[in-house]
Amino acid sequence: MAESNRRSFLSKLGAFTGILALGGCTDLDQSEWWPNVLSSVEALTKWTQRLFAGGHALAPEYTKPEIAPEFRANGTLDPGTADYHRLASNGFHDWRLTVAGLVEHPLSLSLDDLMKLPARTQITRHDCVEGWSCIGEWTGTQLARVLAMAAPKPSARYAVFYCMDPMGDSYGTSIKEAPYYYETLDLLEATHPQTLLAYKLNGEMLPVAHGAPVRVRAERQLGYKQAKFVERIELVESYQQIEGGKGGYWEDQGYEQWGGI
Ligand SMILES: Nc1nc2c(c(=O)[nH]1)N[C@H]1C(S)=C(S)[C@@H](COP(=O)(O)O)O[C@H]1N2
Ligand SMILES: [Mo]
Repeated sequence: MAESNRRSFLSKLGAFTGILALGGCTDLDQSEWWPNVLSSVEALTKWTQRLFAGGHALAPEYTKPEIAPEFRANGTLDPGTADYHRLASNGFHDWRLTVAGLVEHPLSLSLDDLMKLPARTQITRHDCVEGWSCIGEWTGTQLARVLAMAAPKPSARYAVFYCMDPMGDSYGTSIKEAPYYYETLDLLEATHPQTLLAYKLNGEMLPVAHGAPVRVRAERQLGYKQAKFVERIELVESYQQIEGGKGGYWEDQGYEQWGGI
């Protein structure tokens, strides 16, 4: 874009109040100022809603008396690796969440860093395809906020969550060569206000069985989309080149990538 066009665009942009108006700018090139556009939660949300032509309708929330006395645990209950046990034995002090891939500002966040960000608490119902549901109260950081800090590049379409648990047993392979659990969310789900990097369940720090230190809560999606034991988030344009290419450990075995409820 020529400098003069750019200026006039920017001044037009400034004429809109508060939220960046992305309405007229779908044909913009990726000039230098563009990174900053997606580093606010509002702009990122607007952008993903346009890109995926969808909204952010909220999943139902419940009340304290509806919380299940014990939240059922499923899938990996303990990653079982030496690395994980070392992190756990130190209260996850040495754990870092990496945010990388198609972002302007790669991040490395400690649990403390995440807990210092504004938190959201929500009481929601988890639905597993195996045919059970459980209501629990989750507290964590909105993923949209963390993604905005990382400032996605305009080519980013999906968030990939890499987990610390090898899925060795289901294949009879050794832990060393086993695939690790992973999941993906498109950026519309990833920036949904109820999509959290959750570190508490029912007011307590997340137990190991539920994905300590941090797990995803994407409340419009089925249980297998709720990645536990997350250590790395990568923004990508496509997940076809990752593992089995279907967008998640269970997706690679035939489940849908869009696990909507
Ligand atoms: N890393 C990881 N995440 C995972 C799984 C898993 O085995 N490993 N299982 C999934 C499935 S099928 C379900 S139903 C939920 C279970 O979460 P919970 O143990 O907190 O109930 O986690 C999901 N996330
Ligand atoms: Mo599940």
